[in-house]
Amino acid sequence: MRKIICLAAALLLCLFLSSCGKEQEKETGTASVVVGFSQLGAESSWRIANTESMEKAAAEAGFGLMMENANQKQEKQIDAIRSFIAYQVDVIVFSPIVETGWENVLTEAKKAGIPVILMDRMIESSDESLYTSYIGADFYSEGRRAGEYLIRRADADRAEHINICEICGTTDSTPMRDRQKGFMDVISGDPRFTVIDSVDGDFLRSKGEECALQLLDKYGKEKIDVIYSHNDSMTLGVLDILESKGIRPGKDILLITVDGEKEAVDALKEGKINCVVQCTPKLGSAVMSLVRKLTSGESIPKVSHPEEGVFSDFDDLTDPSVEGF
Ligand code: GYE
Repeated sequence: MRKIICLAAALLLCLFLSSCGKEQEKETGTASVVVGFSQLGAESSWRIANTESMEKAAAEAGFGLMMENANQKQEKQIDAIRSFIAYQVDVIVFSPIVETGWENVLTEAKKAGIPVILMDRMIESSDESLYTSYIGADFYSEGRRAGEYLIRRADADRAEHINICEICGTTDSTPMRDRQKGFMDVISGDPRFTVIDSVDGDFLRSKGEECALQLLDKYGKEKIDVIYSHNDSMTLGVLDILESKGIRPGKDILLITVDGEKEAVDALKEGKINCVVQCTPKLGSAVMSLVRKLTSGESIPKVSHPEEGVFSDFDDLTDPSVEGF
């Protein structure tokens, strides 16, 4: 009889201890965190690598990930955020396709007490309390790096005058605005440079092709010295068109690009692209570490940027560190 009582007491103790363990897991947020993630689309290799990075990091962290892909439509992102609020996720992460138009839905998230992390792109709002943190590239510095490369190239080639065509990313998105501004701030004081045209390529390879055709039609290959595109997908589209017309990319027309995907870095090594400004899509583990801190009650920085650099034809391109994602 005594044995039975002892066994029952031990069992009760075990049950009590294991339920304490569960409580603790909940409190520290290690097992029961759900992240609502609104990805903006699948427009480029950058975006696809970014989605993969988020999925992998959430799985490694043991977090639940509710992901919605908006296929480049702002309304779809707004719907996704509303569904995350209805589901009462622990944290909302989203990559805003454009900078404006988020106030209403983010106010709803704020009222519901759900913290929002902006990943990759920023919003334009005077109310900074609408998001807890922004994590993503410093696009302005990326634009500056593109401009600094061009100055160095013009110096090395003793160029007297350089005509530039710019192919822009999605209108009003943060990388479009800041990559343009950073680039212009660096080159605009230098009389050697003229931006003869600036067209919208929406970060898409197919649009990069269309833009290249239009620009060649309008100006002819002799008048265009440099094409600066805001991402690799558009640059690779340009490259295909140039080659199909017997124009040598990287030689007859210089190409400057941003991102650093494998195909672009390989083209740089082949001399078909002149400069690749890096922008990493691998933000997943840094995002999940912010989520972990937030759900454990720790404070997190308002803004964080990953470290990035630049590869160009001035570098030793046989160095193994020169590689794409
Ligand atoms: O450069 C481009 C993508 O927001 C940094 O979006 C991102 C940009 C990236 O489509 O390839």
